[in-house]
Amino acid sequence: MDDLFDSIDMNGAPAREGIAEGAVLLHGKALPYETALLAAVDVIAAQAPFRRMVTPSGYVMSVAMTNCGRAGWVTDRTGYRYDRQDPDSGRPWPAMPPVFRVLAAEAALEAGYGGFAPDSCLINRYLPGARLSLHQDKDERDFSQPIVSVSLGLPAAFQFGGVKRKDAVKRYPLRHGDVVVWGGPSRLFHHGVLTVKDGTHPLLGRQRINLTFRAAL
Ligand code: MD3
Ligand code: FE
Repeated sequence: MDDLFDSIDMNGAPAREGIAEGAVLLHGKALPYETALLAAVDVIAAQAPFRRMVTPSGYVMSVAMTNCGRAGWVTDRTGYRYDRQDPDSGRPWPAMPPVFRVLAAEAALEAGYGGFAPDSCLINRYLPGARLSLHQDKDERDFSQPIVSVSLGLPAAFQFGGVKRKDAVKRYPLRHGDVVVWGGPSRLFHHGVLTVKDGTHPLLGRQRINLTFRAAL
């Protein structure tokens, strides 16, 4: 409850913090939705289980992933892409739950991006020891649309740099309930997640879940 209170400002809105040009961190924005979000993740994962995908270079990712929405981000030996079907089952990805859409659109609007209508949500699961190396999200069609990310469970040190891979990198803690909207110049910034440390979260146990909402198609 203290966490929730700390993250709410005098007007009842989540504390916002500009962390890069076009990028806004909304502290605790997802907390009112936590139960509904986690229930929805369980329903999605029952239909499209988390799996560790293979990169084009043959590396098995430490982060386990699944998707919902009209398209899902996948990687295999042939490359990265958005696919309307789950390659493991051949079926369409589970539909995007209303609570996902509502939270993503609300957060985007609060950050100054009205009308955000994601058609894809990549769901990342980090067990302690998992990490995501520095990369850009550039498989989407329209970079004028932001990406909205929601962090749940164990905290992580998030790192982001600039448009060039060699640009200086900053570190930021992302905690349970934090929502970040990445638009404008920051949309193509390099970013990654340092190795998640062991710990136990009251709701999620030994894991971190991250949702990233994208207008992909
Ligand atoms: C900055 N996920 O799924 S969320 C990803 O915590 C991804 O699982 C991380 O990077 C995670 O692609 C980081 C924050 C994030 C997401 C997308 C961005 C930051 C971003 C896109 C552009 C710039
Ligand atoms: Fe990314």
